[in-house]
Amino acid sequence: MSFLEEISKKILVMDGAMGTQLMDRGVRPEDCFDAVNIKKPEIVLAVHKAYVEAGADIIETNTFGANRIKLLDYGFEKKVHEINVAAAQLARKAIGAKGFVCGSMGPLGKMLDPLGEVTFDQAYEAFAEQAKALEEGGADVVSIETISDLQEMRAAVIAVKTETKLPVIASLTYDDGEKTVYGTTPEVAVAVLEPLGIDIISANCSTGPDGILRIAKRYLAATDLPVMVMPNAGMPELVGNQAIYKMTPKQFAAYAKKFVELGVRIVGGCCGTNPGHIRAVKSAVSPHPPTPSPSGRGGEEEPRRSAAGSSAFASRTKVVEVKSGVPLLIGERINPTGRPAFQAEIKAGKTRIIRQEAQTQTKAGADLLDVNVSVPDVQESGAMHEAVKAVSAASEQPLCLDSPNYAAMEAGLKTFCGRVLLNSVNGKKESIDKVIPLAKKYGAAIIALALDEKGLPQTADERVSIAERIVMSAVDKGISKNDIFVDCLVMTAGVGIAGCLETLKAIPKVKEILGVKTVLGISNVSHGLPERSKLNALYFQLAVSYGLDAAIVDVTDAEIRKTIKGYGVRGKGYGDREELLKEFKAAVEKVRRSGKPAEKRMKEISLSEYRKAGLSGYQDVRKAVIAGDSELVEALVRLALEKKMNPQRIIDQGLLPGMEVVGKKFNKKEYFLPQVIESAEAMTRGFQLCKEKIPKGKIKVAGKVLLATVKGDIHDIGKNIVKMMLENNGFAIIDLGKDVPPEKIIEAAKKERPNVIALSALLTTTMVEMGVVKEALEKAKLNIPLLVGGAVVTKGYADRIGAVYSLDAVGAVALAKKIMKAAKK
Ligand code: THG
Repeated sequence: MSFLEEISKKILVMDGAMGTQLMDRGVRPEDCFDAVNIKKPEIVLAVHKAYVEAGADIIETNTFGANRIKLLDYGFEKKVHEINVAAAQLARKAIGAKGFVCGSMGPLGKMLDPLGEVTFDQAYEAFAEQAKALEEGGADVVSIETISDLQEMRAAVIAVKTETKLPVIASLTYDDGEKTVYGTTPEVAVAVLEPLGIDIISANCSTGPDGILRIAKRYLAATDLPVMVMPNAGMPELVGNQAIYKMTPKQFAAYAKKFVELGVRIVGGCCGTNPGHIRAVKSAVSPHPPTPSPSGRGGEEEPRRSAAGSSAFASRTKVVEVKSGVPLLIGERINPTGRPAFQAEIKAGKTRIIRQEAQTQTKAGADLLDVNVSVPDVQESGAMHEAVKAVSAASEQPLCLDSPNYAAMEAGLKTFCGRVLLNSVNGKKESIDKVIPLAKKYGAAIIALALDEKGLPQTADERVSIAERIVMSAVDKGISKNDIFVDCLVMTAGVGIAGCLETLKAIPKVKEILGVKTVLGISNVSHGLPERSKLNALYFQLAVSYGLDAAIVDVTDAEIRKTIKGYGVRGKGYGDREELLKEFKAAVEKVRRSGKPAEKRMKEISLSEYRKAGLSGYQDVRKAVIAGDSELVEALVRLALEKKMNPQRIIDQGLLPGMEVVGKKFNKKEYFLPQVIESAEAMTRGFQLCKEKIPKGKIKVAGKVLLATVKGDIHDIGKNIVKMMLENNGFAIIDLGKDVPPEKIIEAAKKERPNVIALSALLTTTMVEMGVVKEALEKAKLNIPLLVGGAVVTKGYADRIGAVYSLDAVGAVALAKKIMKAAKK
């Protein structure tokens, strides 16, 4: 029978202390105990046999310090394999097939980063090396024990789970405050270690059986995992120069009985125990059938994980539970997007803003802290490592690691001592293949983004069907539905609210059909718009009314805080949904119309009045474009053409200068995205009318531009504005669309021979595709100027890849013109 099958049927007794037994047989305290396995194996064998004789079902190997970091102190660091294999074989020799061999793995004896010098990877390697040797020597299970640093335990558990097939016992040691010396409680240990796939949770050493009894109760209340205890024989008393454990076998066995009655499955002994104690334990617990744990768990057929419970997040010292009906608040402020000073700090390797944002958001009530450090030209995994350390020092809250970069995700997962939410996996094959195994390995919950190769979904049903694919893959890889948060993705209301409403509709569908939780990045909704707080708060409230379980929001924002408190997002009612919808629509309408007060009034002038007034100059056309008033632009241009004004001059002196002003207003944040779009549309309308009047051959073609949003990027708002601007400036456009692979760009460039190739990207991750295109152009010997732009693109990046950079669409036109001029010379 396998070890795990056996413990589901029967209480097992583990052996007792090893060190004192070795010393009784002549080993000196200053000797390397682990080396005795190969120097004097007969001594170790004798101790094992004494415990087998006493009735132990499990014999622990004499390998508590047999890792390369500890063995270095004795010059035995090259003997890790030999010692551990020999030790496992000795234990097997003693117990044979009658019982089990448990490989003992103690602490490394040096502190881990950030408190000490040992890195996560070094700890992982040391534990992996030892565990593999124990497995090779025939161990049935390993016990990672007497650990007080949860980070060291994480490294060890992940190493054993990844590198061997052995079941894992995770045994921490607590002080009398029922915390480890690093501040970890039994509940935190469960929240962090259970998702890593440990098989048994345990407490050993510590303060004697009384203290461990309280720990065992807390374990049993927190998890359905089997619980093990290995107490000391009471508290040591100092007699002369020696610590003496005075608890008798009889007293010790009385505790063992209590443990088993509580529901503990394995009892053994730590410091101060000897074969006498183990013999007494064996007779006290033997007749006892396993007591079901408080949550009613019994036989082996039941799921081992607490699958029914809600998911929990944790830091080294704090558990955050996800409750139904109360949205989890994820603070969004550790994110450098749109914040030049923050970006500069990350580039310089500083963490001042990160620490500040961590503190203020924690004070404001954030449950989790989103950590996003994506900045162009910065090695993101290094930045993530530093950011996670900084946040952990400034706040006790667990983290939501927000990155599209797999290496950065893994860096964050290693560095954070706790249980995180991983943000995010999307429906693309590569993302599923990379992110889900990371989440599984590091025990993270995941955000599943409703987005795939085809881009952003339009309808609620499309969102559900992408989410379904991700959820199925995740569940297939062993991730519980409790640990999946689907993000139905909301985009800016600046391009219309239809999409925002589809996102809302998808929330209850996803929950009902897929049985998972939901999350949204609320602030996206107001991107490029004024009065963001108001819109964000309204949409937040709406989303909660549709059943949203978690929200990435600015918890420090006054409107959001009012919403959380006043409207009772965390309490009872959420407000009337229909009312909220009306309010949201009105608010969006209002901001879409605002931003151009004086000019707007022009619309009230009727065409006949206008005729009488004789207003028809280029000035008026220009103003109407600035006002974004398509109707008026059309009227003015028609009248101007009626009067036989030169169409080319209407374009050059009315329409285009108007659009230039709009571009400037956009840069000064007087205008936002919706106004720019409206003005561009107005200009296009006027442009079409003028073009009809210009004889075919006489239309000035300013140049030919090949346009594309790069591979992997489905954001084409920016590219479309550039297109409109270029077209209206007389450029002929070949628009390859969004998510365009470099091969396609090269192919089109060869065929069309454009004067300029212009590329757009919104994301840091996809921006690098611009460099790929540049290289491909060079390889194909296509000497065509490359123009780049988009949210995250910088002049520095453009310089580096040998492209020219434009901040916005107006600049793009100017640059395209400049390129044409230069080419003519
Ligand atoms: N889904 C998931 N994760 C996400 C998002 C999502 N992470 C990122 C984002 N969207 C949510 N977080 C933010 C953070 C900041 C802003 C918007 C969303 C923001 N910042 C201002 C800007 O860019 O102009 C900065 C303003 C300032 O100076 O403070 O708008 O949807 N899963």
